[in-house]
Amino acid sequence: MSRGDVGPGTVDAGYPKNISGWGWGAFGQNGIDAALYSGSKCYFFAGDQYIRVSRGDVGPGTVDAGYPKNISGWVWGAFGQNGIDAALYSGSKCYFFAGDQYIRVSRGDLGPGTVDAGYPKNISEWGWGSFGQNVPTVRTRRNIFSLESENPGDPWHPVILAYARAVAVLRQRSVADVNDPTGWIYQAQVHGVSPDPGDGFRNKCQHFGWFFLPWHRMYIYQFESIVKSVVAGLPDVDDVTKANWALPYWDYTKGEDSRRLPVTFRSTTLPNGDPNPLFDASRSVLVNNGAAVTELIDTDYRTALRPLTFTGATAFGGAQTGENHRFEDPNAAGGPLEMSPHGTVHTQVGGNMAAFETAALDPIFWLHHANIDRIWDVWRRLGNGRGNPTLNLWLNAIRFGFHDASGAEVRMTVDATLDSATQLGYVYEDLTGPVGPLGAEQMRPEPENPPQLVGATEEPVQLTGETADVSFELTPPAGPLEARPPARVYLRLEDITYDVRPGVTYAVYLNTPDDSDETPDDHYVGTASMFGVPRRADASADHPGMRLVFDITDLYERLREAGRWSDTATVRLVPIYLEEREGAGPHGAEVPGTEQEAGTVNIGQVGVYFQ
Ligand SMILES: [Cu+2]
Repeated sequence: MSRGDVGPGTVDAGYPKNISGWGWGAFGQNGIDAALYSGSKCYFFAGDQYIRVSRGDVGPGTVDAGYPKNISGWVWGAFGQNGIDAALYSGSKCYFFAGDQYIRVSRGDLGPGTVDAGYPKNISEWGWGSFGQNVPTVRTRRNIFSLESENPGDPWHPVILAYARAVAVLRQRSVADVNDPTGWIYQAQVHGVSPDPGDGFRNKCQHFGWFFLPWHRMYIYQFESIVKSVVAGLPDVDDVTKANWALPYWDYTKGEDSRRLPVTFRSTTLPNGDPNPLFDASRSVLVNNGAAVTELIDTDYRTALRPLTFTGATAFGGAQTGENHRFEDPNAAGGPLEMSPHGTVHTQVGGNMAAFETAALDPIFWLHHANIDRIWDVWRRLGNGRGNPTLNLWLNAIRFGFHDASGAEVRMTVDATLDSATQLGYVYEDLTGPVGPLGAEQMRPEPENPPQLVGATEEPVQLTGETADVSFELTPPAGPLEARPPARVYLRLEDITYDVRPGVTYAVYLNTPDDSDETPDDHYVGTASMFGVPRRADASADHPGMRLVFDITDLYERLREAGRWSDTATVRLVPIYLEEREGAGPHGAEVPGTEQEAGTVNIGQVGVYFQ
């Protein structure tokens, strides 16, 4: 563009061009949000990242070393955490705009400068009339525990109470017409229902692969929009709550108390004595009385955040699959987050939550999945190359069907959901990662050669709620792995089915010391959560038993260095029972629920793979 001082100027010949021609790598490929001239440097903003460029007057310039960086590194507080909309150079000051707010910054030539006192302010204060006011509202999904503790002594924050009222309305819709797509039962059937009605909308939950995260993001987004519209019509809800209502999330990654079901979901009654629509008597009686979900999910959460890639064997988001396909690739499996904490919370809450077909009948389901959705954003913000797939097969190939708040059919692609603030209108109250070390990141790329079995059990293993030890011989691999140590080592549990649905998860350990009942932390592999395991009688070639794949490279290398890796592998599976919490019911008396069943689980094979 050649500038005119006050007019539109002239578009230079050969433009528009693609931003990708600037050689910025992945940054800015889907467009930039804002650009800023700042003396010898220019800044470009895209999503929650930015780059600094040493200016060329007419060319692309050079991206400075160490960029892209996260906008959050500028320490602007909450402002701009999900990206900015515009930036303006104005002499000694710069202005940044995000949503309906802006900040004024005293410039530093290279660094972030200093936010002037009194900012952020609202754009509406500039006296521009209605101009610039019409930014889409972004709602904040809040932590259920910060809502419950906002008014000391009264956990029933208006947002929670409004949710309870809306759940009752949605259940009523299903009573009036079980096929109302905006009713409670239909919404749960979107996740799972048996037999499959084959209507393109129900029994659609995407599990054990790379559509798990985006499909559930779409699903809870449409559900949230239905609840929002119900809340907007409730006579006893205040206007502030109506304007701001967003689905809360259950963040169970913040210590023991966070692993207890929120008290407003354990109470059998509302403050006025009516039955509480958020209570579900099918849950584990221990969970309904305040028992904490196993602390192993703290470790599993860290493990889940460690992969740097989204797609691949044991990558963050799971293996590449087609729609509704599960294990068509012999090495495919769900990602570690899907297995645990996700699956562990499903199984341990129990009752409806423990099965695909009933999980979304429990009102806590939606808060659980809002948290899983949030953890996806937490993972991306950990940086170090973490990012979403760019394959069209993931982004655009499938248009998933849902119903919106009016009951109209809508189709959504993954690509239309990746920036929740600008595309879906919500952000999360908190996106900080885990406190303390994450553990070793998987820095080595996955080798080209497929994983190779080096040892496995010969007989199926049955689990009935007691600790089981299985051992098998390992034989040195042939082929490319003869010449080099494995870049990746996996423990795989294959063809898992149940005869009696298990209410317990199993902690998996490798090569625990001989003659010891102990299960040292440094031999812990992960959790076999059992959510989504099919009944043995229903398993078929199309829907085989579940496969669990654990990346044990780190553990393998530690054991080998300590001289404790031998030609025999011993795998210990320890059932995890909830621990009773006495007198912890919301009313000091026992709240109803169901007993935790050990169940009967069959594992076709336990094996170790090198790659
Ligand atoms: Cu789930």
